[in-house]
Amino acid sequence: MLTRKEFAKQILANHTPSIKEKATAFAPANIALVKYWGKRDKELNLPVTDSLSIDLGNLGTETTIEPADKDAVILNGTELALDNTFAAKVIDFVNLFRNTVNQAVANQPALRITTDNNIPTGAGVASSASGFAALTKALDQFYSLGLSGRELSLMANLGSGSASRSIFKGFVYRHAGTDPNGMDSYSEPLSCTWPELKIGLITVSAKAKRVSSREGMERTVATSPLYKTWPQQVQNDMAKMLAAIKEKDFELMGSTAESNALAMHECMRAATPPLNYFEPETEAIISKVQKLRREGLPLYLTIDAGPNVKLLFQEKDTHTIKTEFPDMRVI
Ligand code: 2P0
Repeated sequence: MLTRKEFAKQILANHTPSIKEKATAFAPANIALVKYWGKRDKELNLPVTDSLSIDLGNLGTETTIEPADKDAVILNGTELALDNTFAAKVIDFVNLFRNTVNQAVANQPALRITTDNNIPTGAGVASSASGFAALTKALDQFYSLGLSGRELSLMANLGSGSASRSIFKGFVYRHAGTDPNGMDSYSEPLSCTWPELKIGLITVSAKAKRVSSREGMERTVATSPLYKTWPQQVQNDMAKMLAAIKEKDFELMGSTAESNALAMHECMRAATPPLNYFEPETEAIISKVQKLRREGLPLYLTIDAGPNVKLLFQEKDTHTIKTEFPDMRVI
């Protein structure tokens, strides 16, 4: 089994690097319609199941890399101390590239990494997906590596599982793969588009989550009796989701996304100690969405590892839904 370092080396060693003066890349945030929850390998950050997401357009992260006298990480205009958790994660990830490239490029400079999220603060959308995807793309450009989309997604996954999907736009399919070395655990874009599909972000709380996704997944896999059925649930939901996207069947897409998300939260709540990411307002929004649906409005929801709700609806219903949820931000 490979270590992270060996995994990175295996991918990067096929490419001949040379250093650019500067490189800038953008990656979009994404929301999973069929969720990723649980790892089959911690070292290589490999998921138990496949997942499927949609990108959030121009909401995401832009990252610039340029040579400097000493390493620096600037997040949204503020230079971070290098022992800051986020900065340390960024430098650790950069080193996966640097260690391999080192052997081919002499006298490498230190790097200044500037990263800006245009995801509105408190939108309830994780920035680690777009953050590690943009960083991967920027490193690829800075070192002129010419990685393929598949290789970019494999590398981004070492930063964050959801970052693997943020390499691409539109609907993106993440393969869990079965190779113990993770070489078949990549993402790829699906060729379909669905312009009428809209996402509404409702922020319940902008506070940092109590339990990180990483820790939450580990606890769920280790202790939740419901996790035994999760891989099968994902397999069933994935078949429905792929059919729904192909046929542009909104009811099937929405109902599958909603039941997949709620099943993931059931699994978490059955863990020991229980993991509950919802706030009372989250529950109130779920009830309201389900009531509006009973009254005939085609409206569904999905929720990630936090209290904020993402609504799924069609463009024609935007006005009605905006009236019901005035704080919603439409993507
Ligand atoms: C997803 N989430 O599919 C799921 C649904 C949250 C709930 O991917 O440990 O930050 O860095 O691989 O990618 C959040 O997990 O976790 C996530 P790591 P990540 O979008």
